[in-house]
Amino acid sequence: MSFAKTPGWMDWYAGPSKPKFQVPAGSVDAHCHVFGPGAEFPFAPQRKYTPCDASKQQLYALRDQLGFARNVVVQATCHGADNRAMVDALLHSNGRARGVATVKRSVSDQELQDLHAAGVRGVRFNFVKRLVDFTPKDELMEIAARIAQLGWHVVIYFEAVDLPELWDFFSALPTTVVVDHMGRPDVGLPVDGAQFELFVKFMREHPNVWSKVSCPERLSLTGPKALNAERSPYRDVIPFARTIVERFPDRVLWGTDWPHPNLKDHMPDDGLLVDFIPHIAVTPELQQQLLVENPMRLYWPEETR
Ligand code: 0GY
Repeated sequence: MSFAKTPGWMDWYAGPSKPKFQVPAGSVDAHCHVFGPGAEFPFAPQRKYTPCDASKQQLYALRDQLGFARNVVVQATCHGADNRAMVDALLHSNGRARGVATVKRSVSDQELQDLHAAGVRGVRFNFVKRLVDFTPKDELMEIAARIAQLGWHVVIYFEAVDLPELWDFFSALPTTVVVDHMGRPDVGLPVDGAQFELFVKFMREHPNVWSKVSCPERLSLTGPKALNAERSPYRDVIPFARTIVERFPDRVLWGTDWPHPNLKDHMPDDGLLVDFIPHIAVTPELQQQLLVENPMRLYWPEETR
């Protein structure tokens, strides 16, 4: 089946630069996706966008180019709850990729077992209204209770303005909870303002909550241009990500977000995204936790015991 991508949708950046920052040995890109290829793994009928293809081979070539050792492949909404493309990527990774799935209440215990055997270690609950239709909270809680028994965690994606309304539901989740992209703060607001303080409080009051300090390209208002003294891209995101890394160094993850769905104005050079890391994790110790120790503990715990 062939799919026409959503008008205005940008293709991912071909030929990314070699980063200047060398990531530590064993680093994990803990947030990335595969899209299709649509001819092999059709996109979901209920999807809100149609991406370009982004295959497992292209993802693993990027991993090698950037100097990473492993990936966590996160199910994207364009594939709905059909996890076949993601699972296929895990099965062709030589054990170097784990996954986060999307499942419905109707998922069978055997299907969950099969996902586990393929390398899935979490489910994603998405609350971003432009990406998904509403799923009743009782359905999500039922799924969370079932996957908790497998030792999996829940990844949540939401916008900062929705945190107050979702707070109680998130607090009741029985697993480790990983927040995508710091809960999408408005980085035009002060880092010590009410909105981001609420997110910091959320992490402080919930020791089971982790955060991905990812997606500066999605959050930034200043963009990739390096204008400040340290010549860092996405400089307006730095104080936000750095705060989370320094306050919660053992509960942070980083990922490229390749192939960067739904970007319409600017597509990042993934090499430049890697060069952003030392601006938010400023010591070798913090970098080691962010890129190696934390993701290994969450996704490959059997190798860290
Ligand atoms: C991301 C962000 C986005 C999309 C998805 O599953 C998805 O479709 O997560 C977005 O559009 O903000 O993390 O990939």
